[in-house]
Amino acid sequence: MIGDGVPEFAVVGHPNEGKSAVVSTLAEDDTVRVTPYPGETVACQTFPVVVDGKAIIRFIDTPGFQNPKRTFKWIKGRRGDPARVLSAYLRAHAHRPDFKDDCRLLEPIAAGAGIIYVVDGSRPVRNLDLAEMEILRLTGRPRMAVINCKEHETAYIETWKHEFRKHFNTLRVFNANRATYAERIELLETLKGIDQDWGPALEKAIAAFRADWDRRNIQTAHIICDMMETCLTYSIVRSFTEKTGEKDLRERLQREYAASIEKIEQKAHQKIRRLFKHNIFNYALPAHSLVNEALFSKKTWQFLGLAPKQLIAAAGITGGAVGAALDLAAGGLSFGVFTAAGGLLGVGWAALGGARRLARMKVVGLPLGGEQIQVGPMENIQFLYVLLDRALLFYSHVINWAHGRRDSPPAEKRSDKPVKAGLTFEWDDKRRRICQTFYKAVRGKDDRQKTASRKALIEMIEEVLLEILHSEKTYGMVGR
Ligand SMILES: Nc1nc2c(ncn2[C@@H]2O[C@H](COP(=O)(O)OP(=O)(O)O)[C@@H](O)[C@H]2O)c(=O)[nH]1
Ligand SMILES: [Mg+2]
Repeated sequence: MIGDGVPEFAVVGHPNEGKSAVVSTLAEDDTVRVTPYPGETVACQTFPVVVDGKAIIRFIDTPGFQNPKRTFKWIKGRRGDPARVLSAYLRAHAHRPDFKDDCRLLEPIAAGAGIIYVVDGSRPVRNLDLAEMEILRLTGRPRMAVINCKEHETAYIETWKHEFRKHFNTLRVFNANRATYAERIELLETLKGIDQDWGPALEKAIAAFRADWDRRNIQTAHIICDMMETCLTYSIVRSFTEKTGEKDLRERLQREYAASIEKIEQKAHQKIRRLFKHNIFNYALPAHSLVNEALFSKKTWQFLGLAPKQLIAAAGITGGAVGAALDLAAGGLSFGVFTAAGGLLGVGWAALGGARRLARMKVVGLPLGGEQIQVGPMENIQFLYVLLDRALLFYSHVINWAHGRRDSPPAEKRSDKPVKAGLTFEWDDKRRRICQTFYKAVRGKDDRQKTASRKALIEMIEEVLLEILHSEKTYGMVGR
C-alpha cells in the first residue's frame, strides 16, 4: 500500500508471460500495450481503476525481469531489513544498462506496492522462474502469484502451484484473455488474503468496483429502454406529387426507415460499449451471434425463431428485397399500404403475412391536392423482442470480453440452420406482459401509463442483465 491508502500492485514476471494483459483486464483498460514481442514494455506504467473520479486500486505494468539469476545472487548475499537490501540493490545498479529492467520492476515494490507475479502456466517451471520467485520472496512484500495460461496446456499447473505455495502468500489461476466479471472479482477477493493489513482497503475497492458495475447495469437498462421506445414509435412522413412518383418515394422511405432504425440501435449499443470501457473490441461476430446481423435481415428473424418456413419460401417468389418492408415480409410478417380512409391499397405483401401487419405505410390526402406517405411505426410486438434480444446479446459480448484480449472474434461462419439464440424466447408470461404493456403504452397517448410501463420494463431489464452477468452460460458468446 502506498501513501494515499489506495492499494497498489506491481505486476511482475518474465517478459511475454501476459503481465500487460493481466493489467489491462484487471484495470479494464484496453490502452495497455499488449504485444507478442518480448521487451516492448520498457518503463513502468500505472493504470488506476477509477470510480467516481477516485482511484480505488492501481496496477503497475512493469518490463519484466532481465537478470533474475544475477539479481537473486546479489540480494541473497545481503542480510538485514529487506527494504534496505532492496534500496541498496537499486542504488548499486542504478547506472547499469544491463540491469535497467530489473531496477524498473523493483522500484515500485521498494516504494510500497504489493506484488502480483504472473507466469504462463502452460509451460514448465524453469530455474529462471525459481530465481524470480526467490527475489520476490526476499523483498518481504505481500505477494500473489497468478497463473495465466496462454495455451490450453494444463499439465504443468500442479508444479507451478507447488512452487508458488513456497514463495507466495496466495495464488490464483486467472486467464487474462477469458476472465469474466465474476473471475475479476474473485481475483480481487483472493488479493485480500495477501496481507491482513491490506484487507480493509481491498474490501473497499471491491465494494466500489461492484457498485460501479451495478450503476453501469442500471444505465444500460435505461439505454435499452430509450432505444426501444425510439424505435417502436419511429416513423417518417413525406409529401409527394404526381411528379415525385409514389412508388419511388415509397421505396426510398422504406430504405430510409430501415437505415434510421439501424442507426438508433447502433448508437445505443455504442453507448453500452463505452460504458464498459471498450475502445478496440470490434464486433465482427459469427453468424450465430445475432448482434452482427442487419436488424432487418431475414436471418435475424429466422435466428429468433420467428419465421415460419413457408413464408420465407413465399418471400422468395416476390424477388429482391426493398428496404425494410420485404425483409419483414420474409420474416413471416407483412405490411400494408393504407389510404387516408384506412382501406388496404396494396395487398401483395400483406397477403404473405396473414393477420399481422408491420411497418405501416399510409397514403394520406392533403388539403391542397398533394398526398403524404408515412412509413412506420412498426406494427408488431416481435420487433420489440428482436431489439431487446439483440441489445442483450450485445451486452453479453461486451461484459465478457476481457480488456486484455488483443485477438478478434473469429470470422463469421455461415450457418443455414435457424438458431434460437434469443433470451426473450424463453421468458415467462410475467416478463412478456411487461413487454406487451410497454409496447402498447409507448405507442399510446397516456403519459402516466408510459411512465409506469417504462419503470416496469427498466426494472425487468436490470434483472435480466444481472442474470446474464452472473450466468455460467456463455449466452450468445463466441470465442471464450
Ligand atoms: N492466448 C492467450 N494469449 C495471451 C494471454 N495473455 C497474454 N497473451 C498474449 O501473450 C503475448 C504477451 O502478452 P503481454 O501481456 O504483452 O506480456 P508481457 O510481456 O508479460 O507484458 C501477447 O501477444 C498477448 O496477447 C492469455 O491469457 N491467452
Ligand atoms: Mg508488457
